[in-house]
Amino acid sequence: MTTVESSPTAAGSGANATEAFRSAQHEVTDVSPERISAVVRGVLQGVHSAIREHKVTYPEFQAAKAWLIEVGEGGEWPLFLDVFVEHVVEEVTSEAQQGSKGTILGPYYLPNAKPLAAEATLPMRDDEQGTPLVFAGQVRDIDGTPLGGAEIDIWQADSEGYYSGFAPHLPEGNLRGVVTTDEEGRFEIRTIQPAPYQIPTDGPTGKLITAAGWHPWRPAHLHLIVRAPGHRPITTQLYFAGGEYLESDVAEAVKPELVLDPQDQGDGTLRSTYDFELERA
Ligand code: MBD
Ligand code: FE
Repeated sequence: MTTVESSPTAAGSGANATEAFRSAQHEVTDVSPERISAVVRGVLQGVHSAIREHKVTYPEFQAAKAWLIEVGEGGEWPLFLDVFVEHVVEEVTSEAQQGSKGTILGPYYLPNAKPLAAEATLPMRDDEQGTPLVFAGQVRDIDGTPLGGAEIDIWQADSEGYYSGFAPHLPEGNLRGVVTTDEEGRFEIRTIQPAPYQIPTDGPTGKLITAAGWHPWRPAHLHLIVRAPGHRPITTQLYFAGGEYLESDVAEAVKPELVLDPQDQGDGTLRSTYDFELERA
């Protein structure tokens, strides 16, 4: 995958997110005509009822069509759908699940990040900005058994809110890694405090948000997928107590169980612990 611009643009990150999505292995399942009919009918009924309720005009209908075309051309379907729709898919999926809370994946996961030992520093630039952050904990089964050899696949924005792989000025693999837990299931990851993430304002998703008078921000967060053999992987995010936009995440992906409260260690380094509990697959 290549970044297509020399400074971050909506079109550049959109193209990369669309390419990342296409490259991922998405399960193809057989879906019955009955289910397709029921779900698509429900979606269309929602659209029809909004049109009736708000007496949508022809110019508005044509503007919507032009906007939808732009979302596709700008590669922003992963961004738009993960920001405005994924949280509800995650909500219905997690209803029957046990173990630590999950939340949405988002558009900026990349597979095959650098493998790292249980005590590790995420790959970062020599002059990486941002407050040093140590994130440590343990992975266990829900019965309390420590899970050695579990993987913490972690990725995050930098102190300016950009993700490597989706912003051309960042080195490949920056602030991404796959940490393996020790025999006691423990890990300790050194990184930096990420900044809040702003939906690019120069693309169609950002233009819609501006036109509607909404704000384009997600609170600062770490992304994680925690995996262990024989267990259901957890896709989650962790946020920071007192951070901006915690109560108004544009992607509605914050849950109270996912908020860290890192403490200053007296040397300008923040430290937080968080344990993960996985249910058997
Ligand atoms: C992000 O960083 C993110 O995590 C989500 C869910 C959507 C857009 C950008
Ligand atoms: Fe994110």
